[in-house]
Amino acid sequence: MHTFKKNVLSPFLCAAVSLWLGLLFLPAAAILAPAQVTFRDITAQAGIHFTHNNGAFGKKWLPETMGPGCAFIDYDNDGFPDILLVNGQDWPGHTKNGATTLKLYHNNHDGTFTDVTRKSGLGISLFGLGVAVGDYDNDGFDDIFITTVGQSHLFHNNGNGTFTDVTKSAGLWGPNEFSTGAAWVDYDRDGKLDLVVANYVQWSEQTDLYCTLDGSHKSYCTPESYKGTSARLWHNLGNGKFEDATQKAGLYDPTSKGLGVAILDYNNDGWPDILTDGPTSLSRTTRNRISSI
Ligand SMILES: [Ca+2]
Ligand SMILES: [Ca+2]
Ligand SMILES: [Ca+2]
Repeated sequence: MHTFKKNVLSPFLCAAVSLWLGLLFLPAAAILAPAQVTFRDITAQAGIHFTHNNGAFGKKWLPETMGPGCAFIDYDNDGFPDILLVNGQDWPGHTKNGATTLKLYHNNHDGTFTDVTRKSGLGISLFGLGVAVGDYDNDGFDDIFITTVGQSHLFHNNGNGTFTDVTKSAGLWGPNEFSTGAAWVDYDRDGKLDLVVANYVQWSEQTDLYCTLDGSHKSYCTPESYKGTSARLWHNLGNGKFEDATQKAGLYDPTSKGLGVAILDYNNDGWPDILTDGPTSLSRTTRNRISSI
């Protein structure tokens, strides 16, 4: 049986009675009013200056309709989250905004950030759309995967404030797709993060279609106009390399028009499942069946 000494119990009783009396005499409106949470835009004050370049120059190419991704990543493990902003670029032959790159901002611990893009090695121009942060090689430093229109890129965190593009050596070079979202997941629970990449539709500058709303001016086509592209699953082999496990894992679906990926264990069997979603189809959940093999 639990007992309280008198000198311990008294303060609790006093606090409880005070709280009860306080509530009793509070105006009803004060009790019922929801907590007021407000936000103030401190972007410039924090030292972040970023403008997204979607490359638009008048031809209304489909990827221009996409917003870019961003991520918090504590790339230097100092306990303060840093900020990575994904950017697009001018289309080849249609220079308009000049060179635009990914941006990495270091958290200065005082509400401000410093642009460390150049010295981090991430000052790279690509038509980026999404980002997934994960420590694929288990060295304690989070790495970065950037989805793009074209060749997506994997950047290894060197642990000294710099990153190295390891796309080729990791075996991820090759697919030239309209990649949108991505997520790291250890789908086979071998302790190594694997990578899921959502792909949108089959689009290129050469296969761009003409759509119009008013019959005389070009407009952006809706995704129904284009064929889909399967998502990809990259299995982490553990030596800095990945293999394409899309077919083997039963994820191949060329009708997919994916814009995002989410990882969940929807049936609570302890195995992570994959949810992909797009604008023209219902959400598609791929059940992880490894547990029942
Ligand atoms: Ca940090
Ligand atoms: Ca790492
Ligand atoms: Ca794995």
